[in-house]
Amino acid sequence: MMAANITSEKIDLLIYGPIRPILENGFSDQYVVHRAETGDQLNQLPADVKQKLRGIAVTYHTMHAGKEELSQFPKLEMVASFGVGYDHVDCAYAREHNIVVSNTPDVLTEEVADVAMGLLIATLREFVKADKYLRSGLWQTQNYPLSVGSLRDRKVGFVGMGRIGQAIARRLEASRVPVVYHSRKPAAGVSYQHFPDLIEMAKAVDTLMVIVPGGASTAKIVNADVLKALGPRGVLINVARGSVVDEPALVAALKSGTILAAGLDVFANEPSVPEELKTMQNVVLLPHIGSASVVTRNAMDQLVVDNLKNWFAGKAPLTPVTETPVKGR
Ligand code: NAP
Ligand code: 8YV
Repeated sequence: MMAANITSEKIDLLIYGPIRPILENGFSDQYVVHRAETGDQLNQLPADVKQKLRGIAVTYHTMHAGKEELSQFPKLEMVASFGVGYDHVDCAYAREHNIVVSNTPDVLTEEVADVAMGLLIATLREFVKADKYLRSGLWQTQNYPLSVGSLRDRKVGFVGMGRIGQAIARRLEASRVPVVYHSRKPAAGVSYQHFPDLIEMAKAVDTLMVIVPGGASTAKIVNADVLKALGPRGVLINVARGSVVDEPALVAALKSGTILAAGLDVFANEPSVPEELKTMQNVVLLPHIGSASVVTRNAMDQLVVDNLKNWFAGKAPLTPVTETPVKGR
């Protein structure tokens, strides 16, 4: 990406998606901040605003920033996306049009790893069912039955071993649980066994921890064959993107006993969740809360603001994505 001219002119920005205080209050009066909380509102922005807009903060992963949206802004220089995953931003279009894209890695890594570990244990040791059991008064008559699942006799196969995968793996190592992983190439500095083939890994483990980016290259890679290879003791934890798992195949595998249980923080069509999953006793369902604490979401919002401010101060954004490398700053 080329360096943009720095002038004393006001810089027009758009907050696209939910507006939060750090975003709202983060920009000085050198900036003019416009708002579009939905795709329709973005389409309906006045023509003169579209003409002068130079930066967009995309503030939630369900806000699509594809060619249709981005091509409405001829002077667009930067898209600062909230979240480490940016499969909702068309980076190929951005690169072609000299638009730099940033995301918010690192500041959420440990938070998401905590949730993944909690979801795994809650799924194996049936926390949600046990809580309901107590509240319903059943403990007065009988102790809660022993859980079939346990972390003690498991081997966890990671689908993805990047920043968050490694943070989850550290937690499992501390819990004395063996770890292996699948990714396209071996991860630098990681000593766990690497499986180039996902089905081969699924055969070798009883638990899958899915933590890869969404998008075309990972779409439905966890399919019926992978679930079959995982087997009847199998547990699937997905904290990545719903698109990575073939959801109907997962529902069928849970119903038929092809696998034992699942813990899901993400779904194919959020916030819609298949009704069948909601009726199952062997699943734990979370509403995409991996990074959703006040402290971590504030850090993510601040990084969105700082990325934009750096760019418009003539510097490189703090965390540009690899698809749109920054040159000349
Ligand atoms: P990262 O550091 O970029 O790691 C991504 C990992 O996935 C790498 O090991 C990468 O290895 C692997 N990978 C990428 N494409 C692959 C493919 N086609 N097949 C197999 N492996 C592939 O990313 P991160 O920071 O750990 O975040 C991972 C993802 O977690 C995000 O993109 C986001 O979608 C999701 N996430 C969810 C939540 C939540 O709230 N639930 C929160 C944060 C993040 P190779 O490149 O060698 O294949
Ligand atoms: C957020 C996430 O929930 O960072 C990601 O990729 O999925 C989560 O941290 C999401 O980005 C909110 O839009």
